[in-house]
Amino acid sequence: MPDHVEPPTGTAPDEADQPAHRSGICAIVGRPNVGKSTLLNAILGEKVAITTPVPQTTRHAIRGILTRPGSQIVFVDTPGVHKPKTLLGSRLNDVAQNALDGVDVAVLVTDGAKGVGRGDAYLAELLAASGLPLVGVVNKVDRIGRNAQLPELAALAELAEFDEIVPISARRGEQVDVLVDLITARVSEGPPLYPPAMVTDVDLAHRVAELVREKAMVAMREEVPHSIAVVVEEMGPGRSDGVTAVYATIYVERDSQKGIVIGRQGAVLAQIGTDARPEVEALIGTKVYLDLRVKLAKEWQRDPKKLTELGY
Ligand SMILES: Nc1nc2c(ncn2[C@@H]2O[C@H](COP(=O)(O)OP(=O)(O)O)[C@@H](O)[C@H]2O)c(=O)[nH]1
Ligand SMILES: [Mg+2]
Repeated sequence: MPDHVEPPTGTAPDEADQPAHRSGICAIVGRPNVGKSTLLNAILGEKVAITTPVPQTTRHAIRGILTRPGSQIVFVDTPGVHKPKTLLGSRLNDVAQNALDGVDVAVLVTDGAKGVGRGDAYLAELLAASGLPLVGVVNKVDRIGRNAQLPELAALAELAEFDEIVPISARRGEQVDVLVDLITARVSEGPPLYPPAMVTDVDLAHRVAELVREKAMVAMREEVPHSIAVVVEEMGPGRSDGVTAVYATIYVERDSQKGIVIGRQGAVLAQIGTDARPEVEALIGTKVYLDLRVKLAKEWQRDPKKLTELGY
């Protein structure tokens, strides 16, 4: 639990005209791959959630905290809700549904380039039933012309009683500030929920593991990305001054996948390390020695014990 920040006790006379501090929790909901994690990062101006072109990249409900003068909004990025095929899949759906508990506002993100569809309708219904204030988002408008936006906005409006609907490009950061203002207007007066300097509730080792997982997923083809889990085993001062040593294991589900992740003469694994290192260094704030190895965790997605061991 975060330390609670004490609410201001009295109001000084010259502050009486200042609007009260607002705070609340906003769930970011949507089908897989519509850009929820990209939106969270755009809102925070920092990468706290990994994003890839592969659907179902996000596996935890990640909290991102935006503290601005006079307000603090806690955004919850959720795994996209989908039809589960594995135990991992159904756990992810549970995570997404539980993420609505205790929330003050919900944002339904849709993919304007793909078009509003049945999956969005299902989620809109679920959110409407929750009775939460609801903001609709048509994302990826950088991929469609201005004229094509209007039908998408209209199609989304059909799905539920939205308080507001906004077209945005999470990737380009367009209209993200407008969206944040609309959300802020929908939370109540209250003190900050987290210390103002805190950007996410995800700990450093997990964030490092996620950066490695992102690069590993992107390096894979076919079904392999979903078979990958990453655990940081150890992180501490390296042998040389000012270097942090990070030891991480990339787990795969099938023996045949080990060779794919390692690559010919280790080329793929080396590439994953090369891709991940700069981002890990930026996150930790030191030079990093990144030691990656690959291990088999047979059928981990279907094994309750292994799922738990791997943090799901
Ligand atoms: N063109 C475009 N692509 C986007 C935008 N937002 C997200 N994407 C891409 O869509 C894919 C899925 O994004 P992600 O944030 O992981 O989706 P999530 O599954 O909903 O969290 C990634 O390849 C993103 O780069 C956007 O505004 N425009
Ligand atoms: Mg995501």
